[in-house]
Amino acid sequence: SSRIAVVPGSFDPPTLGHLDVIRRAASLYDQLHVLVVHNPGKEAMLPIAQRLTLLERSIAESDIEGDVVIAAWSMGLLVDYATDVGAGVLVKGIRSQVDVAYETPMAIVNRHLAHVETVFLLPDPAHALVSSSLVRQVSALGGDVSPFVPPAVARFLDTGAQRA
Ligand code: COD
Repeated sequence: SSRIAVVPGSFDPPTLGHLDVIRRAASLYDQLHVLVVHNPGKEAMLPIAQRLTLLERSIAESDIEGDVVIAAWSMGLLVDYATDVGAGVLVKGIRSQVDVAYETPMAIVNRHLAHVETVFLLPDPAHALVSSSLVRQVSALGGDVSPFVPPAVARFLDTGAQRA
């Protein structure tokens, strides 16, 4: 049977850290669902539709190969999406012990809810300190985000389109 995994996140906006995790996951699974999840605990910068467009462009312009589906999810449990598409695995990126502490209870709950396992991947250390919240701050203050995000995201943020 084919191995299908979901890479969930806020992707507000997508960063080079996200792309690093997606690239590694794409090499491990037959099909990947990159899922933009509405996180009610975070104040958003970009609408979901914009994040989907930026993810699509960023992945299309990258060296990431394979069967990568990009989708959004705002209704109900993340594991319901995974079950719907036949995925038995969630892939999360780990930047630090903070991520481990945040992700561990969710991974245990998701295993109980739907027998979905969580796989943790370590990024290239060059990208390990990049976060969407850092990019949002730099962008809001008018700084150059291009070292931290895919070119498609840098082009979008540099035009100031997101503040229009
Ligand atoms: N290096 C490596 N990994 C990275 C980096 C980086 N530089 N930056 C981000 N990542 C990883 C994150 O650790 C995460 O795994 C993923 O990329 C996405 O990151 P974000 O910041 O875009 O997304 P988050 O952290 O806001 O995650 C949102 C989720 C909705 C995925 C999360 O909150 C979640 O899993 N919620 C579960 C919803 C649910 O079903 N709840 C009920 C059961 S618990």
